[in-house]
Amino acid sequence: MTLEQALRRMDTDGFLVVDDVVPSGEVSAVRESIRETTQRHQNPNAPLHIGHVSGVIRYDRSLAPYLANPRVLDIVCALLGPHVRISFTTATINEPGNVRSGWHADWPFNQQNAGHLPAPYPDVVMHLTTIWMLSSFSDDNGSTLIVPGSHRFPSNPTGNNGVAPMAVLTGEKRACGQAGSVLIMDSRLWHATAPNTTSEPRVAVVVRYAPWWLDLSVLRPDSPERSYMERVTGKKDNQVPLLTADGFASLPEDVKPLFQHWVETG
Ligand SMILES: O=C(O)CCC(=O)C(=O)O
Repeated sequence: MTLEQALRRMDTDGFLVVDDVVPSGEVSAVRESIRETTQRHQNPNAPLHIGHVSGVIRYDRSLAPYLANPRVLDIVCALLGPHVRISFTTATINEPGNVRSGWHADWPFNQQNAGHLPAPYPDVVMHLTTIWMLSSFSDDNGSTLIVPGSHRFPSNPTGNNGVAPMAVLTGEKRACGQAGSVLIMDSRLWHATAPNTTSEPRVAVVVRYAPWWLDLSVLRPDSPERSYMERVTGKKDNQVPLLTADGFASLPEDVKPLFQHWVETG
């Protein structure tokens, strides 16, 4: 797919899958590393049968060598402009037996977060969600549910927009791909977790890319903006741990610019 074709797909559908970003000979090592790290750092508040580690790059840098892959980053930069930053790295494992989640759009469009753009939000690409498939995503193992074209809607079901979050929607689809592929979606796209009815975990890392001008401070542990916004809205927000200075120093040179804003100091 050319860059022009990819941008057309993002404009009309709001998502696409880029194949073979993590080479087939390397993906199983990354998958096993992320599984082990998730066992060690599991979020105790995650839904049942969901492995979840926010800011997994702090604990595990096995995916780092691939995060600046030009086949992904050229699309990201064409949509968000130069000087993009990574806002989230979240290990996300659908273990067998997990259940379907509600339809949502991602931060900052999820109306349940302390930091959100109130709906109706403008029709502008402001944040991208990428799901790095470390297992193959199939129809029965919890491949992401998506609603093509919903990125152009001015709201989403997290904001009482008249669509029940658990509704089965005409036009909903599954985003499938081989292990090593990357699903790129506009963060406004309506999506949901799907049940894994197989006996093997579906392993992924959700990496989000932000333009340099998008304020991420509400996500920062202990930031004044975070405590203020949570207090005045009465809502919670995602918390993304910082990289340690040593962890940052160990990143590949082409990946460092994506994380230099999110490193512990002192
Ligand atoms: O893991 C998935 O397939 C979807 C994850 C998701 O909905 C999210 O991280 O916002």
